[in-house]
Amino acid sequence: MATFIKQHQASREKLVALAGNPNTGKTTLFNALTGFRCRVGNYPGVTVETHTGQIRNQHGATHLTLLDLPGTYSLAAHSADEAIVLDALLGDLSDKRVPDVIVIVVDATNPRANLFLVSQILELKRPTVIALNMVDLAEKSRIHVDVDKLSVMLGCPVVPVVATKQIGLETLCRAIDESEKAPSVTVDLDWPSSLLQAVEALSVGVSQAVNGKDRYSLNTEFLQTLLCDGGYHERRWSDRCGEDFRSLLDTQRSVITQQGEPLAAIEGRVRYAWIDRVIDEAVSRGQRGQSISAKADRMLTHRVMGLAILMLLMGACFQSIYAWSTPIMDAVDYAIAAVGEMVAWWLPAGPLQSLMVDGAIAGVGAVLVFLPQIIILFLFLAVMEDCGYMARAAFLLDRWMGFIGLGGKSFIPLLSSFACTVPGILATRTISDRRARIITMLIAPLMSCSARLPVYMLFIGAFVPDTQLLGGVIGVQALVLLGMYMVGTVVAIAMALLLKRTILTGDPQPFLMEMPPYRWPKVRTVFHRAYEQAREFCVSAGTIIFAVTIVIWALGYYPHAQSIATAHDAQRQAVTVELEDAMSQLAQSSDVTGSDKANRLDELNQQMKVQLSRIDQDQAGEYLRQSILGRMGHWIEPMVAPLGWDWKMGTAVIAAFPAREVMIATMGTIYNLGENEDERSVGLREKLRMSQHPDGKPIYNLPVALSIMVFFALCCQCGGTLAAIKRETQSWRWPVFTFAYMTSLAYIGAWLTYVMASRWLV
Ligand SMILES: Nc1nc2c(ncn2[C@@H]2O[C@H](COP(=O)(O)OP(=O)(O)OP(=O)(O)O)[C@@H](O)[C@H]2O)c(=O)[nH]1
Ligand SMILES: [Mg+2]
Repeated sequence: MATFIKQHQASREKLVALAGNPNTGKTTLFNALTGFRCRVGNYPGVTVETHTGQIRNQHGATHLTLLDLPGTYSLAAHSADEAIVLDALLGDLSDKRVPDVIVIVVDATNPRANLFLVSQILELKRPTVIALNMVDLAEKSRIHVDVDKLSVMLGCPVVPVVATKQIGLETLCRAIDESEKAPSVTVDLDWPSSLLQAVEALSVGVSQAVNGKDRYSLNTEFLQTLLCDGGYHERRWSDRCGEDFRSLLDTQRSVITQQGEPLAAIEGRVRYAWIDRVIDEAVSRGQRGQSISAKADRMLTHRVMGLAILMLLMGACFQSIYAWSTPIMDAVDYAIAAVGEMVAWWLPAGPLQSLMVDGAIAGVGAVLVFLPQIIILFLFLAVMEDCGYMARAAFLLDRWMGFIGLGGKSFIPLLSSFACTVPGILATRTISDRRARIITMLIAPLMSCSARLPVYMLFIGAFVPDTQLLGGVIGVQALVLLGMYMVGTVVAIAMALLLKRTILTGDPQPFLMEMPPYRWPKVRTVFHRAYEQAREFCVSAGTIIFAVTIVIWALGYYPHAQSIATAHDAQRQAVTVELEDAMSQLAQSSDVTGSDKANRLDELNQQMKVQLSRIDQDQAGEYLRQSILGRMGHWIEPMVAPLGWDWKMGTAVIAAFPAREVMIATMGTIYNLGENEDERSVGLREKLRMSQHPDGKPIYNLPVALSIMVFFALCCQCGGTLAAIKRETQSWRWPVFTFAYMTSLAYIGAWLTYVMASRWLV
C-alpha cells in the first residue's frame, strides 16, 4: 500500500492531453475517467473547445489532470478547433502548460486512418500512450489488432479500452503513470534526405530567430510537419520569428520541391509507407460481406430518396411535438394554475400576493408549460446525432450548401443551431475557410432555436385551427410549425447567397467529412442530452426569466394609485345600491308572483355579478394602463401597430430582446395583472383568445399570430448569440451587423405577413 500511495503522490497533477482523430471516443473516455458529462455524439466535430477534469486516487487527492481536446486528422491545423489541439500539445493554451503525457485515442475499427496523426504526434517525442478504443466494435467487425506488436512498432504502450463500458481504464491509468519512465519514442519514417537537410537548416534558423529567449522549444521532428503543411502553425511561427523565418521556410520548400514532387505528396507517401508496415504487422481483418451500413448509406444519401427521408423525419419530429406534448402540456398548465390559486388563497390580497401570483407563478409558469416540447425536440435531435444519421444529412445537403456558397461542414453548426445558436456558433470552428465560417455564423441565428418553440406553440395552439389532414397523418398546426422553421431557413439561404455575392465572396471548399458508423443510439447519451437541455431551460426560467418577470411585474403593478380603487369602489357601490333597490322593490311588488318573481330576482342577481366583475376587470385594466409599463407601452404602440400588435405585445417583444424566452413570461405577467381574480386561473392561451380591444374586437387573430411568429423566427433576440459571434470573430462588426440585419428583416417580415394574411386569411 505504501508504494501505491508514494507512486500516486509522485505523479500528482500530471497534465494528460487526450488527442486523436474526430469521433474516436475521446470525450467518452474523458467522461468515463473524470465522471464528467461532457457532450458526446456520433459525428466528427462534437468537441470544439477544451475541457479539463481531474482523476482522483482512492484517497481523494488529484492524481491526473485530464484535457479533452477537439478531434483532428493532422497536426497541420487549418480550422479553429484544430488550432486548439496544436496549442494544447505545444503548451500554448492560456495556462501555458505543456502536457506531461499525450494519450492518443485510436479507433480500433479504423486504425489505418488514425495512424497518420499518431505518426505526427509520436514525432513530438513526448511520453505517449495509445488508448485503442472501441475494441468491442472492432471485434464485431472482425478486425484484430495485435496490441503487443503494435506497441513495439509504435514504441509506446498500447492499451485496449471500451470507453462506453469503462473497460481497460485502470490499465490505461497505470500506463499513463509509468509512461514518463518509458524510453523516448522513435518513429521510423523514411524521409528523403532533401527534406531532412531542409529540417536541419530550418532548425538552425529558428534557434537563431528566437535566440534562446523563447521558452517554447520547437521540436526538430515537428519541423517536418511544418515544412510539409504549415497551416495555422506556420502563421504562428512567422509571427513569432519574423519575416526571416518565412523566407527561410519558402527557400527550403522550393529546394525540396525542385525534384518535382509536391510536399503534401512526399508527406503522404512517407507516412503511409510507415502506416502500411505497421498495419501489415499488427492488424488482421476477417472476410466480410457488404455491410448493412453501406446498404443503408445508399438509401439515406440518395439524391431523391435521401431527401425524402430527411423531410419525413423532420415532419415526424414536428408532428410528435404536437401529438405527444399536448396532454402533458395541458397537465402542466393546470398544475401551475392550481399552484397560483392556492398561493392566492393563502396570501392576503395586496402587493405580495400579486408579486407571487401575477409575477413569479404566472411568468415562470407560462414558460415552464413548454418544457415537454423542448424535451421531445432534444430527444429527437440526440437520437439523430447518436445513431450516425447527422453526418449523412450533412453529406446529403452538401450539394445544396455549395449552391449557397457554403460547404457541407456548415450543415452541422446550422443544424445544432436549431437546438441553440450558441453551440451552433462554436461548432463553426470546424470550418477552415474563414469566409464560409463567417457566413455560417451570420445565418446560424436564423435557424429556429428551441427558445422560439414556446412562442410558436403558444400562438399556433391559440389561433391555428386544429384540423387534421391526410386522414389524421399530419395536422395543420404541425404544418404551420414546420412553416415557421422553413421561414428562417429560406431567409438564411437568401442571406447566404447575398453575402456570398457581396461582402464575403469566394469559392466553396470541397466537402470532406468522415461518415461515422451507424450505431444504436445509447439510451444514456440520448436521455442525458434531453435532461441537460431541460435543466438548462428550467435554470433559465428560474433565474433570468424569474428576474425579468419580477421587474415586469413591478413596472406593471406600480404606482397602483389609490384614486383608481376609490373611483371603482364608488362604481361598485352605485351598482350594488341600484340593483339591490330593484330587487327589494321586486320582492315587495304584488304585480309579479310565484316562479316569475323568482326568475326575475335570479336575473337581477346575475346582472349584479356580471356588472361587478366588469368593474373588477376595468379596475385591473386601469391599474395596468396607468402603470409605468402601461405608459411605456403606449409610446411603443405606434411602432408596433403596423404589425397588428397591441401595446402589451410590443412591450413583451421589447422585453425579450436580451433573451427571447422572456417574452412568454412577460405576457404571462402582463395578462395576469390585467385580469380580475376569477380569470387568473385561465391559461395564457385562453387569455389571448379572449382579449379584446375597447370596441369589443378581438386583439389577436390568425394574421396577428402569424406576424408575431414571423417576427420571432427572424429576429435576433439573444444576447448570448451576439456575444458568441463577437468572441469567435474577435470583432464587434459582425454581431452589430447580425443584430441590425435580423431586426430589420423581422420587422419587414412581420409587417408583410400581417398585411398579406389580413387580406387573404380573414
Ligand atoms: N461501441 C462503442 N462506442 C463508443 C466507444 N467510445 C465512444 N463510443 C461512441 O462513439 C461516438 C463518439 O464519441 P465521442 O466521445 O463524442 O468522440 P470524440 O472523439 O470526443 O469526438 P469529437 O469530439 O467529435 O472529436 C459516441 O457515439 C460514443 O457513444 C466504445 O468504446 N465503444
Ligand atoms: Mg469529443
